[in-house]
Amino acid sequence: MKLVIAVVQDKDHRKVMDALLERGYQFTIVASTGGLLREGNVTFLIGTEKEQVDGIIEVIGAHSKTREQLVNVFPPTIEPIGTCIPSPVKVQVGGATVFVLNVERFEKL
Ligand code: 2BA
Repeated sequence: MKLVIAVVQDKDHRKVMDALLERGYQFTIVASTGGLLREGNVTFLIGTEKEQVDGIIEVIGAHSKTREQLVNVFPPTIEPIGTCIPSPVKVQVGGATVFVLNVERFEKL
């Protein structure tokens, strides 16, 4: 058995949910926050059989858009206070960030 962990942008998560449900996949969603942008995203936890993994990744990819966002980058030390001007940098976010893990044991009690 496998666990697919997929970080999806907030704007895409409903479409991904609907598409997964339509195909009968079971999943849990967790509200999460990106470490760089500090913006909300959604993490899907999908327990499944090995044979389904590629299909799941395909569904997630088909409904996750790549977007460009500006992020303010601060230097690591801000000294003296008041002299630091953050410089906006463009980053590409998404489609989705996907991890596939082996599940050692799965129980529903
Ligand atoms: P954030 O951390 O907010 O990152 C947003 C985007 O900023 C990333 O898009 C990437 O293009 C850029 N970025 C983030 N950290 C970077 C770094 N150290 N160097 C260069 N660019 C960086 P995505 O790669 O599409 O990631 C979207 C979200 O997926 C991330 O939001 C984070 O929540 C999650 N994620 C991505 N990679 C991850 C990882 N290795 N482990 C855990 N979560 C991850």
